[in-house]
Amino acid sequence: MLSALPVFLKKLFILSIFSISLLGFEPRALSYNFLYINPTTGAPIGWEPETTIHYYVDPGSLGRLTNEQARTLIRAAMDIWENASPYANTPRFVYEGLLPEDVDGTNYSSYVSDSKCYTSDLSLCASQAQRDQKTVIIFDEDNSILNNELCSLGAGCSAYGEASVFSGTSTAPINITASMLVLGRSQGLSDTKISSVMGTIVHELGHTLGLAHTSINEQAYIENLNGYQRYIPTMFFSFAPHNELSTEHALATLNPDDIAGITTLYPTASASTMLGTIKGTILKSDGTPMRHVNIIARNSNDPLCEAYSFLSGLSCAFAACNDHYIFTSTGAGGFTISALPSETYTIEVEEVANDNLGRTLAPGLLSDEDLYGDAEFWNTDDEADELNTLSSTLSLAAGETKENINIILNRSAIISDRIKYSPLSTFTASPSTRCSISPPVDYAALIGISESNTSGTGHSDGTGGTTSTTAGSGGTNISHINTATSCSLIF
Ligand SMILES: [Ca+2]
Ligand SMILES: [Ca+2]
Ligand SMILES: [Ca+2]
Ligand SMILES: [Zn+2]
Repeated sequence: MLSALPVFLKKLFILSIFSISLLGFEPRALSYNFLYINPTTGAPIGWEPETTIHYYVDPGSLGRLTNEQARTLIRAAMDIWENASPYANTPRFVYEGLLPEDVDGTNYSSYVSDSKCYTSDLSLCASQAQRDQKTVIIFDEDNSILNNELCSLGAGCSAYGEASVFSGTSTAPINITASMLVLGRSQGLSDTKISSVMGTIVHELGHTLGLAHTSINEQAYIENLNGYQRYIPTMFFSFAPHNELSTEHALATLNPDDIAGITTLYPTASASTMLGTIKGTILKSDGTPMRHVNIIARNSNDPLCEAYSFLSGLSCAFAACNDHYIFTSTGAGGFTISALPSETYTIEVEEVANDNLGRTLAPGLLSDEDLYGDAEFWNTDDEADELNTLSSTLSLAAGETKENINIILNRSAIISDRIKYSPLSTFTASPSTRCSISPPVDYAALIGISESNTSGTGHSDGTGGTTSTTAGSGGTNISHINTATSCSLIF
């Protein structure tokens, strides 16, 4: 019953080879982008509109977290997604009670499985929870479930979130009907800050709702720049920039890209009249479609924070998607960025990667020979030979769709001197940016844990690495941190 999804994940597991030496987080599938695509409509797959997600929780504890403390954090993370936007109708999570036994390495097969199944034949589901279409949240006290079932390559991952059952069939899935979230050992360690645990839970819940990874402001991650953490979306593939303490605070708060993603999956009736859409196509220098290009739309008034990304060509057959992302004739090179507020935008492309979608979403971990072409801005009448920095703006009215925002890449071959991204120094955040450095809630205090913001290691993978933090109060204090080997990836 291994549909092609696990095949696809294996590709991402290859990514984790890069990350094993760095971290301890779990390779998870894929700006807002979407984990699952309906092969017939090309639309992203989420839960049924207006549905409620009934979830069951492991009765065990998780390290220093009591069961009640862990459940309180999970509920708070669910509230964040439920309240993401007035234009998002995120499914409501409803607590149905505790599972009948503490789930651990000896009995997990009744509750979690690495394989997906479909309502067309629930008897094929690997676990009883899947056959019952139960959404489960598991505390994996000793990491045995993650290590034995969900994490490839013994990466020692620390959390996992994904859909587990779909309505329909493997070739024609309709909606997510059950999901699972597993929190591993490191989430309960005393040196794992509660804000970090929250960031992980919010991120993994995003996957269970159907969101994939995003890549925005990647220079901050690649070059380990301090001061940009508030501008990194929750669905970024990693804690980034590395090791700055307040990164974790920032991750627990949704960014505009995360909000646009959940709004696109679960729009309210008024979303289409209040929010706008930008559509276009990315072409190679020779005019043929180019897929797997990361496209970013930035609000000119707050370009670091209000940035939205999408991968070109994200239209594919469900099973094939997970292998090679095979595109429909209409999907090649195309992109659609939806749920954009009425603002003025610039458009840019970066990290052009061919044939392996996952790679685009782990910037900085790729060898240059896997990447193609240069970053550039969109300009009116974009051609294959203008300056990469030549940029036009477009104004998007409420409810408007702008089409034919096409970019012809100036260079689209494999090149060693490529321009990876438009430098962050290109952009200046608004003084009144809506990306906050920390959430409005002190989650440690919420569960009765006293935690100082000025001590601790700031990372949760236990791989060592010192943290010299210069976490300041503002987002403009940029500095380098020399701890490049101790980042924490979250997948
Ligand atoms: Ca347990
Ligand atoms: Ca251009
Ligand atoms: Ca061009
Ligand atoms: Zn992830």
